[in-house]
Amino acid sequence: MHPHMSLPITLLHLATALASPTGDLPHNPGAQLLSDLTALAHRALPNNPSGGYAPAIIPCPAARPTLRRAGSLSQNETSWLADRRPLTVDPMVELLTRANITDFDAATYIRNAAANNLSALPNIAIAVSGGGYRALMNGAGFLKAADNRVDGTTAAGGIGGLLQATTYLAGLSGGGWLVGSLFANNFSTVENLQRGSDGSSVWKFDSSIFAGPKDSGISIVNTAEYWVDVADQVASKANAGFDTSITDYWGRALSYQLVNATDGGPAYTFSSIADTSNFQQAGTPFPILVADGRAPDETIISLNATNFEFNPFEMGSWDPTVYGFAPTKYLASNFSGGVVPSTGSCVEGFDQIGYVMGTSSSLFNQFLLTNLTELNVPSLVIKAITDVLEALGNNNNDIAQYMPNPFLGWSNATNPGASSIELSLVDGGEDLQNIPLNPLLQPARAVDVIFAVDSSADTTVFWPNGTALRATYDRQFVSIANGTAFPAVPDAATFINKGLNSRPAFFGCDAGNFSAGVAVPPLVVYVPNAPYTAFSNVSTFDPSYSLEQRDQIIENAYNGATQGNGSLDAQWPTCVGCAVLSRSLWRTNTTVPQVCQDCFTRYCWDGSLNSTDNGPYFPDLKIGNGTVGAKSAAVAVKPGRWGMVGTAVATVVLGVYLSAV
Ligand SMILES: *[C@@H]1O[C@H](CO)[C@@H](O)[C@H](O)[C@H]1NC(C)=O
Ligand SMILES: *[C@@H]1O[C@H](CO)[C@@H](O)[C@H](O)[C@H]1NC(C)=O
Ligand SMILES: *[C@@H]1O[C@H](CO)[C@@H](O)[C@H](O)[C@H]1NC(C)=O
Ligand SMILES: *[C@@H]1O[C@H](CO)[C@@H](O)[C@H](O)[C@H]1NC(C)=O
Ligand SMILES: *[C@@H]1O[C@H](CO)[C@@H](O)[C@H](O)[C@H]1NC(C)=O
Ligand SMILES: *[C@@H]1O[C@H](CO)[C@@H](O)[C@H](O)[C@H]1NC(C)=O
Ligand SMILES: *[C@@H]1O[C@H](CO)[C@@H](O)[C@H](O)[C@H]1NC(C)=O
Ligand SMILES: *[C@@H]1O[C@H](CO)[C@@H](O)[C@H](O)[C@H]1NC(C)=O
Ligand SMILES: *[C@@H]1O[C@H](CO)[C@@H](O)[C@H](O)[C@H]1NC(C)=O
Ligand SMILES: *[C@@H]1O[C@H](CO)[C@@H](O)[C@H](O)[C@H]1NC(C)=O
Ligand SMILES: *[C@@H]1O[C@H](CO)[C@@H](O)[C@H](O)[C@H]1NC(C)=O
Ligand SMILES: CC(=O)N[C@H]1CO[C@H](CO)[C@@H](O)[C@@H]1O
Repeated sequence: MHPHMSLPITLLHLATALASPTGDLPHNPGAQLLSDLTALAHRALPNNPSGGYAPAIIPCPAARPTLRRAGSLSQNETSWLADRRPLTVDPMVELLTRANITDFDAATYIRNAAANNLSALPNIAIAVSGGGYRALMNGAGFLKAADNRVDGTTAAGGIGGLLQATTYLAGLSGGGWLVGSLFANNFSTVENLQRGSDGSSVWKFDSSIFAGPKDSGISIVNTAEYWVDVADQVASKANAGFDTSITDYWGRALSYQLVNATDGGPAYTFSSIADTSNFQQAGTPFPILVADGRAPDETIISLNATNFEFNPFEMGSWDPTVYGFAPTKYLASNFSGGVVPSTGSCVEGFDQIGYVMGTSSSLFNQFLLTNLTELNVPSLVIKAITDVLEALGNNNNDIAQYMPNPFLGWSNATNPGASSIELSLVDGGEDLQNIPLNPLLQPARAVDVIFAVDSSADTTVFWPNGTALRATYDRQFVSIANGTAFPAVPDAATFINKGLNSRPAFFGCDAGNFSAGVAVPPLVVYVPNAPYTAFSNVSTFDPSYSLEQRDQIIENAYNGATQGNGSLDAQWPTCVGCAVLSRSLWRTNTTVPQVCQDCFTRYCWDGSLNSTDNGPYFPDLKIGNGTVGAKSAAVAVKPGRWGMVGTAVATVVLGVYLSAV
């Protein structure tokens, strides 16, 4: 821990509290917990026993928390799925009926599958890529279109109900902000978060994360106090004896925008999602966030990096390196060799929801300092952050520290961090797998179709070109893949020349194409960020957006998800239905309906290439005129990324990644 981080700022706090309309002491744990619990009975819960941001040391439960090997799903996930899968049946029947699949009785097919043999029931996942706010907003437009709670989504051309029919919802980095924010806010609709509410800074992206919210109802008044609050919360974690990294500051700052609770909900944990009523009733998909492991003394993140996932029950990895899971709720307990010793205490509250979102997006950490020095932020705060940076070394300013390492002495022979007391996690996209596919490719999860929403900035003006898919494709040939397979995808130029990055494209359509001996991977419905009604290719590192611009980007993605409510292809909802059914039809040896064959002819990549480099890619809007961003001039030249990143980051791979996120 860093003793210099106990900042003498309690007095400032008191002043803030006294100036607040309610006179609440924001950091009086008991009072805060009580008022939050009353106000927020059903959202992700402020259930950290400390009542604040600091993890709490508690007596272990009678059944001492243990790690488990990754050979199968957890008991908790298995029993949750037994509730969830049947609940997807009605929305799926409605979706597929509206999809108008000629000569196919979707309702009977799905209901029979559900009644007779659940393994025939399509198992749907959605994956939302990284790419900062661009990825959050673009992912949001897709989820909004897929959500039957939003008006208009079940009208002609709509795909509403897809979200309700979905089993897994994975997010990475900026996509993780979206998934985390929905679940931190009681699985709110995107529409509701766009609407916002008085006194709440949630989704008010017009206030930069660096400057802080304009108003947060209770205690936040200006940038200085905002950062003092953040620093105080982080200091409380350090004072409780836990290591802190810049991710703590970053995650706290993110929370003010993403968690609708006073001070961004310091006591909200990721594992508390499992305690919320709608998750317990399996009324939501299963949320998963992804991060990469950085081996001790390693600065380059390659495809060999261990992929970690966070879900409400567990955190860990399916990769053969670590091959194990720890209970999310008890992270930072001392699991030496897989069990908390009988003499040891347990820790709760380390899995703070903003910290988990910050871990998945830790790449952004490093922008804190450059920005804060420009703002009127108290020097004590700057010093605290500088001290953390110095303590970790410049090559590590993008890490989130998990200490003690839950996987200490675990999988000794293969785990690169088995003898390290600290586990360093970094942004889930640093291995170029910028779409959180890894958890969804695990044979144990038996996913049939992944809607992969890609907001990566691959081309010179920040459109995707399939890089993220290629990374996951390539990874299957590295030993770390451990039996996960992925459909073939072409080179970047082919993506561009064939329009595979400017309209939805299906990969892996023919289940018979995969070699015997590997589990057949899901069909991938690639939904790239493309200009429909707005130029949504805003820079990954743009920290603020007018609410109008935010809404136009969300609307643009909604139009991508629905192909302009069917105006670009009246059969698009049919094709979505066919993609959902595809693997199931194959498993049950059911004839593929003719309309589905037509869809597959249209949307499946046919394996052909056009690798000609045709120079810079400047797509036109597909619908309307649009006012957001610009086709070329304004964003044609990439801003000097190195300038932004500063001299601290010196690895080539990170440089490549910066152009991809
Ligand atoms: C359903 O699809 C058929 C063609 O396959 C078309 O003739 C019919 O109009 C469609 N029905 C609706 C409600 O869209
Ligand atoms: C269920 O369906 C799967 C294929 O979809 C098949 O392998 C399995 O044998 C079926 N189980 C039963 C009990 O019919
Ligand atoms: C934010 O929380 C407040 C208080 O619980 C609630 O009244 C409001 O509706 C929430 N706003 C959003 C956008 O969810
Ligand atoms: C998971 O299930 C076990 C019993 O198998 C239970 O003790 C534990 O509390 C559950 N964990 C969570 C986070 O619900
Ligand atoms: C703040 O950080 C952003 C990246 O998030 C960068 O574009 C901008 O230049 C920084 N501003 C200052 C003043 O350093
Ligand atoms: C793993 O290594 C630790 C020392 O780092 C040792 O205490 C432990 O017994 C080893 N576990 C196994 C299963 O070999
Ligand atoms: C594709 O994206 C990668 C970065 O992700 C970039 O290096 C490459 O130049 C791009 N290629 C094309 C043809 O856009
Ligand atoms: C990644 O793994 C492959 C084989 O598994 C190995 O050849 C390569 O050296 C590894 N790369 C790194 C950076 O560890
Ligand atoms: C390859 O793509 C370019 C750009 O779209 C196009 O002009 C060219 O005709 C294509 N070549 C072939 C052989 O299809
Ligand atoms: C699949 O169905 C066809 C007829 O539709 C039949 O000839 C074939 O034997 C079936 N295959 C299996 C594996 O059941
Ligand atoms: C596009 O702009 C032109 C003139 O700038 C206008 O006449 C037209 O109505 C606009 N179209 C749409 C779909 O907004
Ligand atoms: C399918 C496969 O290769 N599974 C392996 C994944 O890694 C673990 C741990 O190394 C092995 O036990 C599995 O056999």
